[in-house]
Amino acid sequence: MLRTFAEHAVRPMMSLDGRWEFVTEQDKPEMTANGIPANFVRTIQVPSAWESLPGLETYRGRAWYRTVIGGLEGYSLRLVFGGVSHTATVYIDGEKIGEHYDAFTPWDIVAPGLSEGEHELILEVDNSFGDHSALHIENDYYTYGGITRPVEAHYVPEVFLEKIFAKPFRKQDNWFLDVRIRLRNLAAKKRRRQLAVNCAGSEFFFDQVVVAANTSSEFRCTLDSLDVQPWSAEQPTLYFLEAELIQEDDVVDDLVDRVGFREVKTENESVLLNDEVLHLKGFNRHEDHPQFGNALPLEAIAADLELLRDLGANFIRTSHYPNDMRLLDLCDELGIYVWEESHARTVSFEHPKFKEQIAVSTTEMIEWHYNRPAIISWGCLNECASETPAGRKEYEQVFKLMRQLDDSRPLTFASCKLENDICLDLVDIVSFNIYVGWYGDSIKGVQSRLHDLIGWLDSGNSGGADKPLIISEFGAGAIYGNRQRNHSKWSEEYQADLLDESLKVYLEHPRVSGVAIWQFCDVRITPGWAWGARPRCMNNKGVVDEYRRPKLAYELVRDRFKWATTA
Ligand code: ADA
Repeated sequence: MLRTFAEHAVRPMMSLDGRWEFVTEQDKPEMTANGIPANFVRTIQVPSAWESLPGLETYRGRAWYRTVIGGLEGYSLRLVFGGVSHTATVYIDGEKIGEHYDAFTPWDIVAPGLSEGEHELILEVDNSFGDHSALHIENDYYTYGGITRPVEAHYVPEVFLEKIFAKPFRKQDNWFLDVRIRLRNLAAKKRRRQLAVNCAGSEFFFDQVVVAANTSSEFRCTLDSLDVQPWSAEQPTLYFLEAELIQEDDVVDDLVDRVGFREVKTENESVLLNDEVLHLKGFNRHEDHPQFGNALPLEAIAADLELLRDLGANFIRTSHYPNDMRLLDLCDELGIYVWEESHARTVSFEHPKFKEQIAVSTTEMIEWHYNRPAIISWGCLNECASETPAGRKEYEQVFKLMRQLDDSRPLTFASCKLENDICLDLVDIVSFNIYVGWYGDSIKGVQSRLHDLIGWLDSGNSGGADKPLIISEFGAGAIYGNRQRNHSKWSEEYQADLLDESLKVYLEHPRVSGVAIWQFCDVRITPGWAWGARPRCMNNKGVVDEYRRPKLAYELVRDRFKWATTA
């Protein structure tokens, strides 16, 4: 399923995870006039990355998935995808009904009024690079192929609950919840309904809501004086938020989400959660695994989070894209703070599709993940052109969009331009990627480099003075098992030395609000990328290797993080 909890008690729905028929373009299937295969040569597990199939380890191109689904009299079919990598085109009974770009955001598509009985569902999936893709490019991570996250079939009435947004806030010592409910009307005429909302014993009833024909409308209420415990990493208390749609006294649809009562803000160089200063200690984590590609099953996601907790981390950055909703649910449950960012790692703003695709990725990220208490900051545009006036215009656009979608969380982006950055006035949190001791300089230079950088930052014209500072990337490559008494680069010893010195400096400095080591585990990269010559064609800066085997640095990072907690 898409979540770690049930989102519906009333709405008929089912998981579409399981064996689907499958064929790739290199199988040279016979094609119908509609451009879909007439025959399928094998089956594949959904969700999965097709690179986990022997023979398809490096396949980049198109493939087709087929399954059969049922229609339900009086209902429309709403398909919900956790993520398809990276472009999906959806066909029902041979007719194209829609498409979606970007592997990393959930999306849905509705087949209105599907008749009772069996229907053929085909997805064309494409993970190729080119003029059609501005965000999925040859990069220092791998773009896998396939239906890589769970899929669900929902059966919805003509007016259904599309989304629910909940923003907790506190006045004196009382908690309130601003609730925004989006209804979608599939009918060609306006419809009247009633709505009931409840959370933690507080409820609100909309005696009448009207939704115009063929459109979505939002309805707002505030649940007040909620008798609840706050959410924090130390005490991640969650509450169900339930909405019911009522037609002539019958509950015809429902939607359940979970909320945590916390406020996040920045004040005087600190990140505050419920007015407590946060000290963020954690990692950058790619969704990547040698067996599963980016389609990690829930158990593997949970195992990664257990390792992160064992390391003493309270923070992860979803570098460089929105993550699986089940990871975010687990972070809500375990109390792990998350910086989630829309999909971009050093992408070209000149790409013809950039503006459209970054807007969709950012909007979908915030709209689908808005209620996650663990997400304490939205990020975007990792190491893009934040040192040029043209680049600034793009940053301004994305920050404006993020603030329109969510005024409750601080915003940031990870910059490698440092003293040349001209966008720091746009952020609430300044974040720098610093590779002293790896790309130039020596490990001994960590302290002086930070000193110089903070001197510039607080000089008054950086745009970042009086704002919290996160060291959002730092680290060194180490090949697992490469132990060298000479502590040469690529040895586990060198990585341990660099992380030990970096953590000593960054964790102790009062101006630093948080750190995110680059990175949690070794990950596959795309051949042909600038430094595709990386050893093993992997990014080897993990503190564990791709099989999650700990390197020498593991223990010292754990000691440093644990000590920082007690300091
Ligand atoms: C950059 C980038 C990361 C990774 C890192 C590295 O900071 O943001 O994705 O490529 O460098 O390993 O060099």
